[in-house]
Amino acid sequence: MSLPIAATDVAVMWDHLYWFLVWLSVFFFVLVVGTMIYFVIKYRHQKKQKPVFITGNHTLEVIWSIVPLLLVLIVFVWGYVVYRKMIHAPPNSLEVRVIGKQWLWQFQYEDGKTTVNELFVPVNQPVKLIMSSEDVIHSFFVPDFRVKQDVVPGMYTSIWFEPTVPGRHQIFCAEYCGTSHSQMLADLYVLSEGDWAQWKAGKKLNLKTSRISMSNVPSPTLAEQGKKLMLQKGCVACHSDDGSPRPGPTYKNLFNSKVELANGQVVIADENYLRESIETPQAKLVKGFGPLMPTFRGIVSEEEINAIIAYIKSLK
Ligand code: HEC
Ligand SMILES: [Cu+2]
Repeated sequence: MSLPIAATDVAVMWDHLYWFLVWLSVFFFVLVVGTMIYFVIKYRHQKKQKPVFITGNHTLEVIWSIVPLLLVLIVFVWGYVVYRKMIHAPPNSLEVRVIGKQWLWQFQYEDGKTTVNELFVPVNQPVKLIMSSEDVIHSFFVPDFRVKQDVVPGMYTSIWFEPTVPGRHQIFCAEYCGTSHSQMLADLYVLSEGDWAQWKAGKKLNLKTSRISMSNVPSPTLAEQGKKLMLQKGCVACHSDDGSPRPGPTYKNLFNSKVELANGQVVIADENYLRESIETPQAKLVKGFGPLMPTFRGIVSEEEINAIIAYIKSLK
């Protein structure tokens, strides 16, 4: 009867709720089945005995209604409180992009590094994963953190965690995604402060199990990669990053701003909106602009969309 180690504070909170539910169930199981067995023996059929006819008992009925009601309300509120904490990433979270594909996990870091099947994060710091899929639905699951989230093609989903236990933690794909689904495994390394500094500097880490050997060559950051892509893909012909007018809206201060659409709706320019604007530009037409923008679905890859959005985010 043991769970994987709980390597975040939220995981510890989930475990408390979990064990409360388990012991509550054990208590009622023993109470109900024990009483049943006792009654079966005590009131078994005996000759010449007439049972008493009982029609109702108000006290008993009130108790067996109110007590379970209170218990389920406790479970609801408790679950809601932990769920809220699990869902809302702190604003200072470190962001890592995750791409699921048949059958591996790819990670893109803000500083431009990319890793496959190995995710590196610092200890005691909130980390937010912005996840998408290149093909089918996958599910990103870290049992030690008690977090699991579907990774879906054509949109971003997200989870966050603040690891408290340095070392290696297992990542699974938890959604059947084809032949090698069971092989879609990755390692999550929670690095101590010293190791994290090494990793950021591009130095080789002294991890027995890791296959990564870092180079010292500084790579462009994810946002810089995005800026370069805008040039290569011709986005700059229609979009400026400094507010100057072009055929399309400027990227300056776009991220998380309110965008007025041609149909009068107002939407927030979050990651999913930006992604849709690139893949299906006419789905939400910006007010004051014509349907000029061609679709870039299939023309920019999952990695490239992540870099482009990171660049737009950096223009705040
Ligand atoms: C031919 C001109 C043109 C090109 C090339 C173009 N766009 Fe656009 N884009 C537009 C126009 C016009 C709009 C506003 C109308 C709309 O929403 O489709 C727009 C809207 C957008 C929006 C939403 C902006 C907002 O303010 O809400 C994003 C994001 C965007 N484009 C990204 C890109 C990216 C990334 C590329 C290159 C891969 C690109 N565009 C290439 C013309 C263009
Ligand atoms: Cu998968």
